[in-house]
Amino acid sequence: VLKLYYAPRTCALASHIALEKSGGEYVAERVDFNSNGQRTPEYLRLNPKGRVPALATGRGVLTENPAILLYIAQSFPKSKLAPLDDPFALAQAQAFNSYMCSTVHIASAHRGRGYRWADDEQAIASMKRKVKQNMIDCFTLVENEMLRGPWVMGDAFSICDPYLFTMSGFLEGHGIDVNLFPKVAAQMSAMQADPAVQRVLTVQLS
Ligand SMILES: N[C@@H](CCC(=O)N[C@@H](CS)C(=O)NCC(=O)O)C(=O)O
Repeated sequence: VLKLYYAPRTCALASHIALEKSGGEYVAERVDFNSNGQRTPEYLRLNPKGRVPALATGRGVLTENPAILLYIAQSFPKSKLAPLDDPFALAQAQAFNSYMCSTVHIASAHRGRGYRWADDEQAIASMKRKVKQNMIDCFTLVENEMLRGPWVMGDAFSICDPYLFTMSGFLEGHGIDVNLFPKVAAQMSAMQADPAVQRVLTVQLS
């Protein structure tokens, strides 16, 4: 059975929600970030990156949300979490998730994890000051060019939606009101109203 390693208030929420929506069997295992559980020898054996999410499967461990999300969609095709038989639409979904992973999430991480990119305190502080504007720029692009509405890919819910929801959840921490982006805000409300999303949040935040 699939086992998802997660920590609350992290990007692992995206994969967790997708698993819950897939209807597939899985267990969720919390990694305690307060005690640096992601850095223990046991966890590093499982995921040498020392990050969440990680998904343990019968064939080994997968990391990186875009990979895990598509794996879930392909493993549980009945849940129709991705346009699997339309190469162009699937590539568009992957482009969206790649943007979340490589640009939006990284822009966000510069607030709390600047030490990854610089040792100099002033450089870290300077990067931090730029995060809010970078996130606003990213979400302006999502709002105007990427999110079709009501869901990311249009009428069909897909693996892009939990990922966007997870990234929009980071906005408040950056002092950004999601209502600056009406389509993003509507997608967020729709996600919050979904019982599967509520189940995952209850588990994660308990
Ligand atoms: N690109 C990775 C990012 C994974 C990642 O950076 N996860 C963060 C939480 S949002 C983490 O585990 N951080 C722990 C740390 O930096 O020690 C993905 O999308 O799965």
